[in-house]
Amino acid sequence: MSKIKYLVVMVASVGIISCGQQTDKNATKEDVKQEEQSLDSLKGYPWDIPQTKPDRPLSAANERLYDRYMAPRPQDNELFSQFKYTELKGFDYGKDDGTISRRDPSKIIKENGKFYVWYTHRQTVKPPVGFSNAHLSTDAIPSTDWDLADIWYATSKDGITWEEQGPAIKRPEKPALGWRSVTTTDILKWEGKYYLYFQAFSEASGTKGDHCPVAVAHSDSPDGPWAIVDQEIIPNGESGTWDQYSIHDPYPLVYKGKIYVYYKAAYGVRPEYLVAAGLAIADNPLGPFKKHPLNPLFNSGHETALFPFKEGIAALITRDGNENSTIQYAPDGVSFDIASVSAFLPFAAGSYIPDAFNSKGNGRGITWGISHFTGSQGYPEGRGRKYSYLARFDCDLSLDLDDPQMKDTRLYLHPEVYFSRKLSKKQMERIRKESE
Ligand code: AAL
Repeated sequence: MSKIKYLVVMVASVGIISCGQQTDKNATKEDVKQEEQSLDSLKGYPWDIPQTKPDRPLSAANERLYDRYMAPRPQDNELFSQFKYTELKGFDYGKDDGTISRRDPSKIIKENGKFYVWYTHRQTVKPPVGFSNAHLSTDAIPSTDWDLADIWYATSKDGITWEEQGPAIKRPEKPALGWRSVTTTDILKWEGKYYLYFQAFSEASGTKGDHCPVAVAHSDSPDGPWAIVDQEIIPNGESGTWDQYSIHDPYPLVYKGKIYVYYKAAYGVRPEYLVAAGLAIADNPLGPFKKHPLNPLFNSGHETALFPFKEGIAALITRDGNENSTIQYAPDGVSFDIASVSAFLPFAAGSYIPDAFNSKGNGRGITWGISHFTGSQGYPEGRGRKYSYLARFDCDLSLDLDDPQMKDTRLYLHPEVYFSRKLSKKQMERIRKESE
C-alpha cells in the first residue's frame, strides 16, 4: 500500500504540506515523487456525478461529499431543506406592548384528532426590564421574556389556526421549585401517560445567570390536569462542570426503548460563553436520569430540536456556535456530525413528530412545526418589540415527502431583507474614522 494514501500534496523542500486525509511522517522524498506521478497519471474526474464514492484518490472536499452527506447533491440529501414561514392565527398579543409573550414551543403531537403544542406564556403588567437589569425586576415586573411565565397549550386541526386552551402548568407557590417561572417545556408520551419537562426557575432569570434545573409534571391526558413533581428531575451538574448552573430546553424522545432527554447548557463566563447540548437517559420518565459521559454531544446550537431519523437522531442546529445553521445526524443518537448546511433555520423549533415516541429504528423525519421570533431580533441597539411570538415553519426533512421546492439551494431574498441588517452607530463611526 502507498505510504501516502489519497492525498493532495504540495511538496515543500523536505516536508509535506497536505490538505488530504492521511500523511505518513515517514514518507520519503521518493514516496512523494511516486505518489505525485501516480496522481499525475489519474484520469480526469467523471462528468456523470458518481452516486457512490468513486474508488480513486479524491480531494478532501470530495471525500467529505461522500463520507459526510447522504447524497452528493443537496437536492437528493434527505437531511437538507429550506425553511418557509407562515403566520399563525388564533394567538392574541394584546397591544403589542411586550406584556404578552409566547415562545419556546414544544414538539407537536397529534392526539384526539388534533395537534397539541405547549409553550412558555408570559402575561405581565410591564415588559421585561432585560437580563442585565434583573435587579430591577419585581414580583410583577419580569427580568427576561421568560421570567414570571407559565406553561400554556393550544390545539389545532390544521396547524395554522390555533385555539388557545390556557394554562397547563402554572408556576407553583413560593418556595416550590419553579415558583418564579416555569418555561421552555417539552412533551413525552410514555405507556399511555403524558409528561411535560420544563425549566423551573427559583430566581429571576439574570439574577446570577440564566440558572435553573429541570422539573417534570405528569397527566393521564394531554388536556391535564398536570401534577408537578416537586423535585429536580435532571439536576444541574457538579460544581465546575459545564451544566453546573443551567439545564435548558429539556427535549424528550423515546429511543432504543429508553427515554432520551436532550438538553442545552450555556457554559463559560458570559458574554464569552459557549452554548451546547447534551443528553440524559432514563428507563422511567421520573428518572433517575444518567447523563451521557461524553456530554456535551453538540458544540453549537441555541436550542434542542431533534427528531428520530432512520436508525438515528437528527437535529436542527441554530444560532450559536461554529456549526450553527446545520442539520446534524447521529446514527446512534450520540455521535452527531453535520449532514447539511442550510439557512434561516427556525429558532426554538417545536416540530410535528408523529414518531417521536415509537420510531423503532425507522424515524421518518419532519415536514413542519412551530418556532418563535423574538421581537428584538433583527433590530440593532435593542429596538423592536419586547416579546416573542409563535410562527409556523415548513420544510422537507422527511423520508415520506418529496418537495423539490424545499430542496432548492438558491435562496433569493428581497434586497430589503439584506438592507434590514443595518450597521450599528458604533460600526458607522468606525467606518467614518477609517476613511478620515
Ligand atoms: C430560550 C431557551 C431557554 C433559555 C431561554 C428560555 O431560547 O434557550 O428558555 O432559558 O431562552
